[in-house]
Amino acid sequence: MRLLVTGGAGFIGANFVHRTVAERPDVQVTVLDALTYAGNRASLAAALDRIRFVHGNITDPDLVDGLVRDTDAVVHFAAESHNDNSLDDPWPFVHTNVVGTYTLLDAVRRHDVRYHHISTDEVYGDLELDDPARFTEDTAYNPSSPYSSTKASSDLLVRAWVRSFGVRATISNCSNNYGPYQHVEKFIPRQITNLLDGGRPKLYGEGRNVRDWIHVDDHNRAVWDVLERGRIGQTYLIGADGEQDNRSVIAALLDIFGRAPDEFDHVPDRPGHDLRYAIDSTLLRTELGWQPRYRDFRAGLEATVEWYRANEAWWRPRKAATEAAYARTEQSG
Ligand code: NAD
Ligand code: TDX
Repeated sequence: MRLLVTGGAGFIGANFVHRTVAERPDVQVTVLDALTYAGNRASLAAALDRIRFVHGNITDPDLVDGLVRDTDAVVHFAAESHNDNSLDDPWPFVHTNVVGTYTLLDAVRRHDVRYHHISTDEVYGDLELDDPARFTEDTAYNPSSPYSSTKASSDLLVRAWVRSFGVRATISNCSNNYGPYQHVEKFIPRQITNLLDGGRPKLYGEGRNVRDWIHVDDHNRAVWDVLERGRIGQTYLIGADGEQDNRSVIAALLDIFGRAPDEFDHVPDRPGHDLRYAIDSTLLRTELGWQPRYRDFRAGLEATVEWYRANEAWWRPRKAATEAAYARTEQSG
């Protein structure tokens, strides 16, 4: 099987490539990645002799057409992925997430290639803290941020291309991932690397916001399940019952580092900050038999801390610029 993986030099895509190369020697992987600030060739170093790496943009129709013509399936991870950046400058989000997805759909339609679309629970908006509800495949779309609205737009394009043009596509919407190779701009790696540097975690607002954490390997096993056995046209929600508020995550990290519980800073809240995300993944579990393997969030967090401790050479080059950008936002905000 020939598989085109977009965004394979990013966090989830790189973990997906490593799993695939290790567990499925019959799959020939081609990665298409623009190596934006979020992409890192070093994330694929251990796999580069087993895959083909193409440095290019998903919005380039000729490049995409040639790659899609020569593949059996596409898994589309590439995106602008950080909410805070989308508040600063939404255009790259519209271009990559909407136009880029359109460009891929146009090519898979032309060549009748199987397509799996990676998306997020943020397309459903947010839930109240005291609401027992969780998102299901039937929840109405209600995105809040430029990032989530462009992801929602891309999902809707996929649905329309299935219905109107018979494209063989599936969609998965996953909750917040954690694990190795996540950019230091994101919540958990930012706090881990602050602590490794002897600094303090930074909490937006009061930190009562809840995220539904899942280990990246559990997400990627579900992606393979959907790619191989999912129903065409179906959306699957991926989540591992991992709800935690941000304060609790920071408390756990401070504890892992042996630091006092109050050794963190409150910084200005994110405008429009979604309160709570929560996934009901019953369909994925009952129809495809998927189960999470990382059920102990604290143990997964400890393993992630150890990965960042052991891989300083991977994250160090991006740390200072990321913190400088946050400092500018915190001053102006
Ligand atoms: P990331 O920002 O770490 O990686 C994105 C990758 O896409 C980078 O390698 C980047 O170079 C590449 N890219 C960006 N624009 C491109 C373009 N125009 N052409 C080609 N490549 C381009 O993102 P991530 O956290 O790994 O997220 C991957 C996917 O999973 C995204 O679609 C995101 O919406 C989705 N998702 C993420 C999470 C999460 O918690 N991180 C949760 C649910 C869904
Ligand atoms: O320094 C911080 N302090 C803080 O309190 C940062 C960077 C974040 N936060 C909060 C904001 C959120 O409530 O932590 C929570 C998680 O923040 P992010 O890591 O930025 O993730 P989130 O905005 O929830 O979006 C993530 O999950 C869904 C991914 O970035 C998206 O790509 C994915 O779709």
